[in-house]
Amino acid sequence: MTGKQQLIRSNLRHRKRSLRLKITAMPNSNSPGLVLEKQEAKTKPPPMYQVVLLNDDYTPMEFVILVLQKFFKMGREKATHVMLKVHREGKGICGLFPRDIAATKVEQVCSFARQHQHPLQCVMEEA
Ligand code: TYC
Repeated sequence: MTGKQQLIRSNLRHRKRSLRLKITAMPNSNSPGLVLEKQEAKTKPPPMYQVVLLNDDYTPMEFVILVLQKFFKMGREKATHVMLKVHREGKGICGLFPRDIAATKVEQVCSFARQHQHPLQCVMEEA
């Protein structure tokens, strides 16, 4: 399943849960009883997280491009563009995900970088 499909699924799940019934007693009514009302739950959609890549002086540019292609499904051109943005500005966004997926991406990128002895850092930030 792609990241986009997972996001749509999690939004659907959220929407299903957001309809609830409000039960109100009618103390002033002649006919005592309860009123059932459909009500939108006052819940916020779950927060989304940006996965952010940080610059350093040692990780090769080609390795960063590979990371963006492998873990964020970018084409070479987009990956090069994002890598150069991180290189010039200090950080750059790789994607926007629900919390668990963002945390998994961060773990995968950091572990892949460590396996190859590069100091590349990746973090998540609430959007
Ligand atoms: N600054 C690195 C270099 O000059 C390249 C680099 C880009 C490193 C992006 C990390 O997230 C990064 N080799």
